Amino acid sequence: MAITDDEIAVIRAALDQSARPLLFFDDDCDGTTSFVQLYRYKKEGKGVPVKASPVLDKKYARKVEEYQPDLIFVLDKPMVDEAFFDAVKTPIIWIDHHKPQDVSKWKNVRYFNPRIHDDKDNRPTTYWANKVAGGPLWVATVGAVADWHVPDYLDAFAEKYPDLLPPKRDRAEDLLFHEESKVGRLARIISFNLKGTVQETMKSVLVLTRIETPYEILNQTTPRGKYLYKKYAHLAAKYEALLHRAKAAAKKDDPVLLFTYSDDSMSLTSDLSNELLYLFPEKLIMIARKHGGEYKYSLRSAGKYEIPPMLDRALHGVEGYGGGHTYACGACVKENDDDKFVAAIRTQLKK
Ligand SMILES: [Mn+2]
Repeated sequence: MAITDDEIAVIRAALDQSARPLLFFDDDCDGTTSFVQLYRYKKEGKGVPVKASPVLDKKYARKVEEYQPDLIFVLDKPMVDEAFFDAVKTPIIWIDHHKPQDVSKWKNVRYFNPRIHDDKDNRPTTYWANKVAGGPLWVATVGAVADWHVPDYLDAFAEKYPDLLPPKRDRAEDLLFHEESKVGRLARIISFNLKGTVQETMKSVLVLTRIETPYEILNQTTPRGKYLYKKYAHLAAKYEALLHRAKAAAKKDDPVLLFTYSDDSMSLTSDLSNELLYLFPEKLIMIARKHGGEYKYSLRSAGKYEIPPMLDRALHGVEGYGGGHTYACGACVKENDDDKFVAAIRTQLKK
């Protein structure tokens, strides 16, 4: 049943009345495009990308103290630490589409999540931000598709930007990974622009708020479009090289595609695992980045394997941790236990 129109109106009214909003957002494409829409609508306020953790924790209360907002948004973060809520007295609007959370303890917090009304409705945050702020349409579309959702406004998008879509457009994975899909390209351009330090991320995000049409980026027709494209292109070279090696690691009769790489600066693991799943939907995808004596895994399956129970068993007696969704998980394993971990996953596939 969605986040209702009444609820959308409540969110919009609060944003209209605010003079100085502070917006925390998840540093993925969905979180970022949610921020871009609300910020462009309001033309005031400050954004803070929340990196490296699904939790908005207490240290972000300092940002509130520094900025002294009259309204706080939390966008696309699955969890907020109780200590953050305890420390912050400003009114908070939290919009998310992950597992619903109970915020009844805090009178200043209003929580909006489509799953409260219908657990199967997990349309992304950017979809609701579009309802609040009314686009830009291309920003709302790229953000939704990046979160594996084909929005009901795709037809409107297709009318305006027919050249940005691939021939097949019913599945999010085709929109994301078909080589002719410019929507997919834009999702990757945004995703790669979010890598790096908070300062680097925020610089790119603010540039993105000033882009008027997607062609500025795709065709590099303005300095700001060029800026975003350049940062993307730099990482894309690295990404393509890794993708090439990972594809070569796929063995015909092996149900697992296992690929590890080392890189001290940048994680491309989640981007890689998603594209490899598109290319090898029959396989269990296991991509890991070796960093600081640990392997950091992304595990993906297209529906053939339910990952969390397998992961729990494989982590038994192993120094490491992990978890996530049914078909997409993350895990972290100490270098010395990696062989044992991989073997325990493989044993379960044989059953
Ligand atoms: Mn999301």
